[in-house]
Amino acid sequence: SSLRVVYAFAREMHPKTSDVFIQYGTAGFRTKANLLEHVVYRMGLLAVIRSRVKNGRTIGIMITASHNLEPDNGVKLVDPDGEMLEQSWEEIATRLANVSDNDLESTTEQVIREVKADMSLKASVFIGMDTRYTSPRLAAAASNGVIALKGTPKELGIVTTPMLHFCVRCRNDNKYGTPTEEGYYEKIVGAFKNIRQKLPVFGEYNTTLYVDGANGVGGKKLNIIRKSLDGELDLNLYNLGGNGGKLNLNCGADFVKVSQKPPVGVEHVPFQRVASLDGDGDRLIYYFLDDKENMHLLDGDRIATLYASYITELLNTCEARDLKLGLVQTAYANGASTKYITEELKVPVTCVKTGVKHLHHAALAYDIGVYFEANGHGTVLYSQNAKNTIRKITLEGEPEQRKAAELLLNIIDITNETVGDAISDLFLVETILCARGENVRQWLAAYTDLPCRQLKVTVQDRNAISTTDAERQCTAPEGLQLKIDELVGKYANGRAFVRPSGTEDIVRVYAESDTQQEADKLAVEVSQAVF
Ligand code: 16G
Ligand code: ZN
Repeated sequence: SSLRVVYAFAREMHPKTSDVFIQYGTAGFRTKANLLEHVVYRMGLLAVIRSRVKNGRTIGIMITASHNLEPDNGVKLVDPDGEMLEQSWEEIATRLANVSDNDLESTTEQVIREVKADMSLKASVFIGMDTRYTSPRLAAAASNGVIALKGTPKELGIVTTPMLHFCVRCRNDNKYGTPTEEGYYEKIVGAFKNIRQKLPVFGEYNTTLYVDGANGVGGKKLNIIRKSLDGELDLNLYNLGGNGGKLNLNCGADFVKVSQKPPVGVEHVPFQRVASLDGDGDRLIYYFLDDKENMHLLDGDRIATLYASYITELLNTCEARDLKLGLVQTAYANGASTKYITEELKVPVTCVKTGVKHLHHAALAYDIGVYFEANGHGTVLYSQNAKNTIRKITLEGEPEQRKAAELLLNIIDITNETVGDAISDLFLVETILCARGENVRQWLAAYTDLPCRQLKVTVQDRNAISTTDAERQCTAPEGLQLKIDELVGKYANGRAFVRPSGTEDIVRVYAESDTQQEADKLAVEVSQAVF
């Protein structure tokens, strides 16, 4: 049959060259780029099957390893509404990625039967990639996989991960926007420019923003956007990939957050606001240096509280008080942020396991759900009920209410609801700071972070550690949690947890306490207990 030819082709063009088991984890498959070609080809096959199970709706494939260094790469699938691949399919993806070339044919057919895909339907797949030099070859392998099962691939070229999610969503729901890079700019940047006409610059807000592009795709896209901003925002872009700058190396959101150090390649100007993106443009962290060169971090928790407080303010002004706003965090959220949100903002908080899909899912439980990981990945989800209510107020409300509701509509349009998006988040943060006339010090003053420390521990078997209660408690190995409780008990405002990483073969340790010294010490003690 013609499928036979297809599998023979695969064996020759994209052979499986490694026997290392690979798993579809929190962010898809991620490993050394040279181990991925057959995996990506097979994800092309799977995307076609998935598209057919979804009645021919478009599926996305993103080639990226996010904040990892250049030699790595990765692949993940995007479902029709722009969300992450349904969890039950992760196992199927893993199975397909690991079978031998000889068994590929029978396994694919088994999957087709299992998920009841109607292979006579059309199938459409959007493929995006980041700036890694290995990405074009992998994107081509994905395309070949799609073509092999008679699907239609469309390569979007180099785009941020959130742009791919956006395009997939738009392709399946044309009310959301136009499924192209231009359509993305039109909607998100358009809404930002729109709102800036309603919110003149005042107070301590300054339109100059420095950006660390992590030498990745996000900075490149901001460079395109920059030219269309008419003074609403003056972007000074650094780490755009030129001058030998290496992707994510000593720069980017992950480096800044984890090392608590400023990135290389960015000019130091005291009290200048700097936004740091990660390599594929789905994370955002702010920071500034003071006049003593001390660094102050404004992380995902900080962005989440900024959003939650401003949106609440607007909801109050337009008297849409029956819309329930909530915030979703993980165990990594700074304890001070959680306290501020619940006690001062009076906004309910849900804590979930690490991984965007868990946060996204929990946020759907609110009319308006703000979710953020401390590492800078997050967005806001608005239910249809919330959108309808707000739209109604723009038509029927009192003048003040209408004004607030119109701002909210613009804010919804700036937001990429499919996934955390550094570019969209950057424009939202800038909107809110501008609306409040705040500089970066005033933003920081909302609450004081508890000093914290993250460490990695290499162990023999990271899966020997199991956790519960959104990863805040350990259930195995026996006795470990007791030991952690004992250590934490010695520290003022102490908190600590350990969890096996979903992306590296290590265990992560997190600790916070009253002083940096104490947080560091607690982290070390807990690491020793794990080891
Ligand atoms: C992945 C996740 C991110 C999470 C991180 C944790 C997605 C798209 N990304 O990058 O949300 O914070 O993994 O990594 O889900 P870890 O398990 O190694 O700590
Ligand atoms: Zn990323």
